[in-house]
Amino acid sequence: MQWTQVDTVCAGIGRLALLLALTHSAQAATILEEGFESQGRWQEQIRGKGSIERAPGGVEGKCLKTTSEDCALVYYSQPLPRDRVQGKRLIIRAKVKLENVIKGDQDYSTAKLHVGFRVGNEPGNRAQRFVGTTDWHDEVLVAEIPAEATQVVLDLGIQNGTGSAYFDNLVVDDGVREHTAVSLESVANASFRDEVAGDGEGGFLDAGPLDLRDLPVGDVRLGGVDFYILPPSENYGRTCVVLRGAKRPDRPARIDTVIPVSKKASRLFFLHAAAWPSPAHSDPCLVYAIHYEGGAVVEVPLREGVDLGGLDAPRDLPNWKVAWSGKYAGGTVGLGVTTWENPNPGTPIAFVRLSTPGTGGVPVVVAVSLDPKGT
Ligand SMILES: [Ca+2]
Ligand SMILES: [Ca+2]
Repeated sequence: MQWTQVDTVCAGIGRLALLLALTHSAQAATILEEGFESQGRWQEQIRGKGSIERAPGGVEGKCLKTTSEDCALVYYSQPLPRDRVQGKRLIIRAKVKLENVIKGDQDYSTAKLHVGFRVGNEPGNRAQRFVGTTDWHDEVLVAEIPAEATQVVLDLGIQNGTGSAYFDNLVVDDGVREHTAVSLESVANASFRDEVAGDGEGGFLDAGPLDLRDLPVGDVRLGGVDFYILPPSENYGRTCVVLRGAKRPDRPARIDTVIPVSKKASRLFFLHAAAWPSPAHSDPCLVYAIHYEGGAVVEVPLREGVDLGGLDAPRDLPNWKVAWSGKYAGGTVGLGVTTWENPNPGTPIAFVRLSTPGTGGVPVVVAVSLDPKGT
């Protein structure tokens, strides 16, 4: 079919463009939602030996199953409405499961989420690629579509690799965000995953499966707030901040680098938690120091059990609402959102610094966003 375009270049997304796009203040609009229970407007493209079916065993109901043998191209495709995607930064999310997907002879010969388009006579594309064998997990493709792009087509499947890729719960939205994410790249000091508890190696809390390995990353909306959670691929695996607490005295009490902001905000949103908190502990557990342009500083001290809930026992608190939770072998792990009303919305915030007395629960900071409305 004419809209198939071969994925030949890496679609790197510049951080600057990403942050600029996050400064829109309207609500994201959903362009396409698909559970693969019926054929709908999708079209099948098979070049070579392969198959496409809507199979039972999806995350919900049926799912899309694409199978490629002998490095066939197997795509399930649908044009996206040009007037809704031109000049947008699309966020394409899906649940994906893989069975023995092996790369073909090119770097791009993999299973993928793929968007192809034309600019004049030139083909262009954006893709998120995956290989191997995995259970259901989240995949996301961030696709910046040029303003002059035509024939914009979404493809799911395998391009010239072999194996089976399953897709379910697909959502395409136009990437417009209500809240502005602040990058934690400069302060992140821990990963989301630890393999063995208490061995002094690995990441996160060194607490084995009590970690955030299942947390969605990238652009997410959690607790009604748009956040950006660093993917492990973007920052040498450092995706979050873990500070000192009674059970982790070796962690830093203060991060010397700062979180750059350089924006006005009516509110700040913190996505965070404390591991092993003690509600009886009266010292603050975590302090956000808000440094304004001009030099003024406002400290925001947060107490465990009031403003900061338990990573290992997430329950709503007066000033901390559970925004994400997941199961692990030992119970439930979760993060919550604390909303802070900025008393100086007319003054740009220069940066934010993190510290803790280090005597109570172990602070974990995963994302910070701001509300540009009312400034
Ligand atoms: Ca389904
Ligand atoms: Ca470990």
